[in-house]
Amino acid sequence: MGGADLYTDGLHTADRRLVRANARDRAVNGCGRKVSVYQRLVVVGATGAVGRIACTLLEERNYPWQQIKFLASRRSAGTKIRFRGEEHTVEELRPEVFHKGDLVISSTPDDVAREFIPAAVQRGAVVVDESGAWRMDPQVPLVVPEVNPEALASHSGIVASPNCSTTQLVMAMKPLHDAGRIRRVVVSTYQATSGAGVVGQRDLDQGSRAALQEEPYAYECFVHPIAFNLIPHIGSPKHEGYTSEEMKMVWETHKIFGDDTIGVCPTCVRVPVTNCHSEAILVETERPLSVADARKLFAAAEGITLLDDLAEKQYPMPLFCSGKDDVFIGRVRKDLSCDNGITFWCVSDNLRKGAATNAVQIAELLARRDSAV
Ligand code: 2RA
Repeated sequence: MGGADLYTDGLHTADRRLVRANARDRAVNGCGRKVSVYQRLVVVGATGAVGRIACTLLEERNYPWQQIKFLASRRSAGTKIRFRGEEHTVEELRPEVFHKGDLVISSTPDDVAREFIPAAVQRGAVVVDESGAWRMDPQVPLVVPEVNPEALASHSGIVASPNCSTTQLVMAMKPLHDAGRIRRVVVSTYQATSGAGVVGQRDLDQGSRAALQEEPYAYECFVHPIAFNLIPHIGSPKHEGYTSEEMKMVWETHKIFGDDTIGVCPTCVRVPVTNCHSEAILVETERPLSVADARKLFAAAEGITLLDDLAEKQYPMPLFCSGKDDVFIGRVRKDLSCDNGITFWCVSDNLRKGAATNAVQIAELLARRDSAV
């Protein structure tokens, strides 16, 4: 199956359909026949790593937003952003900026999201939040458009996007769950330093240089050297020996599938890779699925690219999945140790589908759903 060109062809296969729909909406909007209730798209955290990718995606995908505004912390206010050929000045994030009819894509630290989002919602805005602040709030749907778009029907002003390691896991689980009902999943992550922000990246770059030159380096982000090392500790101690990153994978998976009987056993590990999280995943299903079934299901799933030919050395790797919107799957095998077990390897760009792409997809779905003709 597959070939090297799947890496390059994989760009945006996640939602070619949505991109085509955007073009259609643009045409219809031009004739003034179909108007979204959202008059303005507001990007909060526009100058951060994920916010910048969100801006690039918004340009590429070409949804017909009528107006756009960029916000950031006081420190970044005044920065210029070029968008669709025009220069925009980034404004400071303040509650008074928001109005009814605003659809907000927000990428900020949790404490900022906790504070400004209720004020924005009170003023009539709808917020798609990429932080961890609201994900587990029962009033807030937690959405991956390819997995549980129906959850969008019941929001009250906030829609949350999951943690990056959860998003690729549930994307991979979805087709197998629909076909055979997953009762248990064991997942080990290999998470890139970009997930820890610019300081994490700096630690990898400068720590590696220092290690090669046998010089000391004071790590700022990680509690141990990340260069030439693995750190089985992401987040803080949370529950029965599991870290917060691991418990996010458990709780968010339950919420997205609306089923807390699915057994989830995660181990999260930081690895010296710049971008793209990888996961070794083992699922146990109620109904048996063959490897051929699993491959067929992955190949047909929206947003997944199957790259699986061991003999031809074809499998997903972080270096080649970076900058792509699809979730890549390979090394699909039967679990030799249990009945009804399928195991595979999964790689996804944690800053794109794990963050910015998912949020932009949610915003487009909301805008399309809440349109008046
Ligand atoms: C990480 N998942 O990779 C986190 C970022 N949200 O550290």
